[in-house]
Amino acid sequence: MITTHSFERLSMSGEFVSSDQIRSWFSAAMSGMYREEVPAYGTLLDLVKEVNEGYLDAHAEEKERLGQLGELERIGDERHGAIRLGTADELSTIRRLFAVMGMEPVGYYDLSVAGVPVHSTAFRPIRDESLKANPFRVFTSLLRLDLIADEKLRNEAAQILAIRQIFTPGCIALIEKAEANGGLSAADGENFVNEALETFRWHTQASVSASMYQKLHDAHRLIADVVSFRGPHINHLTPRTLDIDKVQTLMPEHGITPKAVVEGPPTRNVPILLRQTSFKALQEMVDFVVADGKAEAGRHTARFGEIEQRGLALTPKGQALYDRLLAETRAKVTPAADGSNAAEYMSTLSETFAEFPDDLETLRREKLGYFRYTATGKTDASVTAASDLDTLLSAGVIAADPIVYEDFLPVSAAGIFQSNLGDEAAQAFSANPNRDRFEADLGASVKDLYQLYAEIEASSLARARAKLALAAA
Ligand code: OOG
Ligand code: NI
Repeated sequence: MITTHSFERLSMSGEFVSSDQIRSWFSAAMSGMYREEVPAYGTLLDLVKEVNEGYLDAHAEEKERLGQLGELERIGDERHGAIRLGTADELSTIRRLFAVMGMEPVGYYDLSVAGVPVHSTAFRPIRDESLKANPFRVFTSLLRLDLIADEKLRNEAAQILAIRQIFTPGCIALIEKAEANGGLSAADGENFVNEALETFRWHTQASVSASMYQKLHDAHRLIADVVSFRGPHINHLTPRTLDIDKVQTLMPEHGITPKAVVEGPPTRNVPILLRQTSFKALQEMVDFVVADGKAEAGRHTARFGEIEQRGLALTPKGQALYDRLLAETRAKVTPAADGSNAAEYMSTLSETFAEFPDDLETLRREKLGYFRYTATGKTDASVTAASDLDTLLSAGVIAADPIVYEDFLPVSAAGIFQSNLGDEAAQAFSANPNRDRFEADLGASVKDLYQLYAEIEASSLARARAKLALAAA
């Protein structure tokens, strides 16, 4: 699990551990904690491992390619998790916490459209080498109390949230130390991971009474989940699978109930964006506070497990095509939470997406996706480093490989939220994005994901051309 990477900076006090290393420690620690807290998650991990191994045995070429990329030994590692925060202060402090691990806010997702009163970002590594070292990211949502209609309840919820402290004093001190010195020593880094872990831990003891919980729950289940506890428990972790359709089919045999449909694009030759599915959140025992200080037992449903399979990152043009085809699909068949029209939805999705080019060359030529360019080492006297890209590609001196999508999809995220908030009809809020407010609360602006992919593409091409020029000189 632990990989070695160059130190980012040297200080007077000695060497700093890399933020990539801290992130790797953190994701491993989260995995261990969650597996202990949610046994069904361990079952999912075992199933994913079995399916991945079977897939690799049957696909020797793919196995070799992944081996060359150094991805085989980390194939089962978690790729993301998710939390839901209650206040602006929590959001800005979590930004500083994730920064210590080299994770920055990328993208703005408005989920109010889908009846979920939150808006979100993903904290993730942004540099190529860091993504490779450990891609772990955290989908982070902030509750939007402004979307609660009942003013009295809104104020009560705000008061409950205002007095909780979700970070340990040790965690805050180490964040400040990392900010002041520009990094942490290995010993401090390990301490930091232990302290940070506390923020994500599950609390059986709720911080509200059963009646308050009920009021919050009646306003929206998600509000109860955020407001009733001492901290933003990690609500799922997500390993990577090489065959998501297979895991989806096998889940029931392993005693876990999958959500009705796989979110995202259909099965294709060239995978695009992100496909994901989850098992439904479990009912867990919690103790509520009562007026005389004694606990009252109850149940809460929040925590689940998810799997993901990623493909080509799309350009704005490709994303617009994806959005249109998905909307067309959903206008024909809206997936029912009970799974009754799942097969019909999946086949309509495939039919509708027939319009989306499904070979790498067309996707590249039509500028639907982002590609990484490398010099192949082959030389050809009829071209120069300055020849146009298509010429270089057809001469075989430059190769194009898909850049993997590292972000999330709002419609899919809403589907994941919904399936874990119970199957009652989704509540309607009107579309109400408020990115300015989110960024003000975050204390920073979120990075533009298209810009990040475009930069990776452009710099890979510049490097490939420079290599060709050097070879010709
Ligand atoms: C987050 C749901 C979104 C994903 O993978 O799209 C998500 C949540 O339920 O808090 O994790
Ligand atoms: Ni997720």
